[in-house]
Amino acid sequence: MAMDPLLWSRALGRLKIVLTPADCFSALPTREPPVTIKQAPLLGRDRCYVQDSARNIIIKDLPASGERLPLFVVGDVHGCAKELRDLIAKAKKSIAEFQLVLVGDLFTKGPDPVGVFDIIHEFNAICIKGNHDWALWAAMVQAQRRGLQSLPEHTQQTLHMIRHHRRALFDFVNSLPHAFRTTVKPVRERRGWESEYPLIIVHAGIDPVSGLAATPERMMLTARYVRWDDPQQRSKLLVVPSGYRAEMLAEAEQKQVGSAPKLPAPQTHSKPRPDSPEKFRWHELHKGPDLIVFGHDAKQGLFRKTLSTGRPICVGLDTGCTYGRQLTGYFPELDDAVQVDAKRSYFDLARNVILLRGPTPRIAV
Ligand SMILES: [Mn+2]
Repeated sequence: MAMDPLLWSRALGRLKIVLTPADCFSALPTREPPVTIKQAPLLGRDRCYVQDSARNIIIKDLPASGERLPLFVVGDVHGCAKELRDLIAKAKKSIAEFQLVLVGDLFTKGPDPVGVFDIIHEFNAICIKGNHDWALWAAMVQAQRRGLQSLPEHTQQTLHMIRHHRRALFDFVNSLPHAFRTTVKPVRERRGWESEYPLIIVHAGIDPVSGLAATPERMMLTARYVRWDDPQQRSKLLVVPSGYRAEMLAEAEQKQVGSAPKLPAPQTHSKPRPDSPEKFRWHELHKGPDLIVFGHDAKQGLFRKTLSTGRPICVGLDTGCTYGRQLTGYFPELDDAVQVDAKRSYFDLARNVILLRGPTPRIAV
């Protein structure tokens, strides 16, 4: 049953402050934006959040599952406003009222960043910061200092498209948290599942060994592959900066056929490769109990990993909409996914540019 939307905002107002030790965030990336330009606005003293030393909100607690609307969590939108609107309409056939959540990478590399910003306001979406949202912030700073020409072409294209909204977008991406924490009460009873289990929503991933609170910001924004700092001791995981675009290009050549709009067959939590000195995906070491819903990994596509009972502990939602594949959303409370196909490919990976118009129609001679 849909919940009164007012309860959502009331519940948000009841939360308490939790501060984490500053040393949790001592491993901030050196490329972290300087904080002197604009501090993230605080949400009020009665909200629950974790901040870094610069008072940016890192982890924000949402009300528990029974005290808010069901969530609908959407993977990397990348400026695909039409598809996002279609996906929301399709999702409403499952649940009439839900809280829209976007996992980040909202505006760049796609055709209509302003349209996405409009939808965020229209539907009161709550959003997580992705690496591209951070990069957009950094690009706006760099454009002021060194000019547009210093930026990659697709970034220049995005900055041009948002030229009348730069200030609002600058403040918006700067204020985004890096993770939401809440719980899931599954709507349908399933044998062997808890009646309520913890949920983390993050753009890229967490440190599966140390947990969310000890995960460096850089890992939350960028992790796909990780490796052990010391393969013998195996005490610390590091993000592996991957040649991901090259991997994506190789995959694009294989031209995968779009999958059906349902969750893939689950992987149970086996096959961690702790003996491998090489890189592996961060979630290979995640054993629950938290369900982690994330994006950022278009090559992996729609991903699902479960406990042996079938209860999900990982759901990956980046299905490469801007690359001409699908946009995917997930209802944690229903454990259901919803997909729409991209209307076309909006990004040329080889040239690293946004395709602002479709292919030129061929004229019969
Ligand atoms: Mn990303």
